[in-house]
Amino acid sequence: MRIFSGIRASGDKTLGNYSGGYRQYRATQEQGEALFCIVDLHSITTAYEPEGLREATLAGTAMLFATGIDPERSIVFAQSHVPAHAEAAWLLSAATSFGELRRMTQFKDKSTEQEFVSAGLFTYPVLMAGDILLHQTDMVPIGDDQRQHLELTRDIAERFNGRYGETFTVPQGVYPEEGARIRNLQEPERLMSTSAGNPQGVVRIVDEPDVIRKKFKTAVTDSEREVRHDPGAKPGISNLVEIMSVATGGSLGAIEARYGDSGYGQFKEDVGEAVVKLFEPIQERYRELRADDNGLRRLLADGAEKARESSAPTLAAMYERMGFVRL
Ligand code: AQP
Repeated sequence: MRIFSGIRASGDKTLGNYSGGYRQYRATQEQGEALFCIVDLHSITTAYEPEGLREATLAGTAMLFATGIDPERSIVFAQSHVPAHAEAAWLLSAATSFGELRRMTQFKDKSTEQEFVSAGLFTYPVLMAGDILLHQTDMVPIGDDQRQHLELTRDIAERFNGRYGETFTVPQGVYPEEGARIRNLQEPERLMSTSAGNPQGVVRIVDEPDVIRKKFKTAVTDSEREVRHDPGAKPGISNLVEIMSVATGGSLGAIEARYGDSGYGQFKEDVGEAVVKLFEPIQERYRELRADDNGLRRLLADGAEKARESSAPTLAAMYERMGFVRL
């Protein structure tokens, strides 16, 4: 079983990233050979600072290990260290249509937020498809916001296989049962996101404990007082019930049964405390790892070598089948 997932370079990741990303990575790495990629090439598709990217890449690497990725077991690497990823994106762009990319809702949302809409923001789903397909991935642990991109990846793989001969494994997306779509605590109608939405409603993994507590205390709920998971009617409180489940491992039913109609005040406080407990050991490991630049660079170099080996046969097959002269 091959597992692959990518995450944008940043040390500023959120509880949403923890729930749809890191938490699943740690669990799935037990099930086979896993690769986790810091998608630094993706990071340049929206406005950024070069120095900030360097910092974000090392911070993102530290966060992967801090949340439980085992360097002995899994491959962690940066996309830009394995040129096959950029090459695959170009080759796969021949098997991706303009119309498909134009339908991507993330592009529609993000392009309205940018002053300068880069071509890379439009074509990045092809880069993502290449990331996944180059490693003959069976399983992609991701959050719900990436579902459409994963479906596109599957379509591209099938089209390429049909046109040029069987080359890629067609991957399956794996989404968490609870917490696939963590919402902004102040604006429960929108996803909790690293780069958008009311910052008071965005819980970052590196937030100080008191900051986390305050964000939960002031979370938007509704006028009823019943702790019940019903995302359609009660998005705010349902989000908190899911977060409690993610933080403690308890089922939604058990959480509803425990808090029921005892009011929101205590519940919000307890969710905040559960998240503080969840993040404290991660923050400690993160600080240690982040302090050692050379150690992180060594881990990245080791991962890059393994990822180059893993991707080389598929990239060679792509060139061969597409009709390029090989020397
Ligand atoms: N709110 C969320 N709930 C559950 N899962 C989420 N993910 C992101 N937000 C949520 C999942 O985290 C993984 C890594 O995400 P990414 O780094 O590729 O960034 P993203 O999906 O574009 O979301 P971000 O972090 O909010 O970044 P920006 O603001 O730049 O768009 C993915 O598996 C994602 O599904």
